[in-house]
Amino acid sequence: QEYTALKLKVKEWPQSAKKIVDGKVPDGANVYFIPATLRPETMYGQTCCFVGPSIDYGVFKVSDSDYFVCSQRAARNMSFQSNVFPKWGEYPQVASFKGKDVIGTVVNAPLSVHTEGVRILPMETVKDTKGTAVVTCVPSDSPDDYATVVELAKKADYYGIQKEWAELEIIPIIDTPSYGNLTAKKLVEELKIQSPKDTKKLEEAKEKAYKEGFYKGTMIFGDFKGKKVEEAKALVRQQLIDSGDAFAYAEPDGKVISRSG
Ligand code: ZZB
Repeated sequence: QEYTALKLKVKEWPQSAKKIVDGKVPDGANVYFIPATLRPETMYGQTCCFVGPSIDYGVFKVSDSDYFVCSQRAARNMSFQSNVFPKWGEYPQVASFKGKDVIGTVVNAPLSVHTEGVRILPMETVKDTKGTAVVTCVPSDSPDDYATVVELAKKADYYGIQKEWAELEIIPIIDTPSYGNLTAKKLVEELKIQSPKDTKKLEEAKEKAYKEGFYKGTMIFGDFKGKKVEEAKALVRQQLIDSGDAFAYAEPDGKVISRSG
């Protein structure tokens, strides 16, 4: 699985998270949350970034000035690729925390229209076993993300967040013949998905959104406006990589992981 790993730079830690990095990351160093995405062409529409509240995360030193936040499993995988850590197989961990400890952190999401920054928010359905366990949220085109931001806004107190953190504007990025220009919203409504826990229906919605978006979608936002998604996907990805805002992250399959221990 070839992902695009995006670098969301921390702009502001909440009080509760300061003790995680204090004394462990040098003052002035950059800390990035690293979501793994299959849809780089949708990054204009990022409205927040999800972590699993009970998942364990690490802060890993990439250079004197740069630190990455992701699961330990992902950092290990990255250490066996040539483009991330300086030494093969080494992924120095300087701190650890649970997702719930960093809710409310403000990060800069590359290409997002929300240039003021977006918040780190909880998503119960994040899997520790896939990607980096950090998931950037694009509610226009990802049904899981749409269902989650609706839920978070509805029950903000329960989730310990401010309602407006989950209510950043959802902008149309891709137009499709079957679902219009807010594919995820349309599918969530059409399939009568009530909550992020409707996993079966969400799986179906995701399949439909992927197919329609990729084969029939046209960009209606950004530098590649007017181009088919099929073509724009690689162009946006390359642009993010060239600007230093992203890197390629290949997920080895399960067998490879267990064979190498
Ligand atoms: C932004 C985005 C925008 C995504 C979109 C999807 C869509 P897949 O298809 O199952 O392989 N993701 C990544 N890691 C995790 C994780 N650990 N737990 C839960 N979700 C995760 O999954 C790849 C997609 O699932 C990724 O691409 C990420 O969300 C999420 F418009 O990034 B995506 C129709 C989907 N649209």
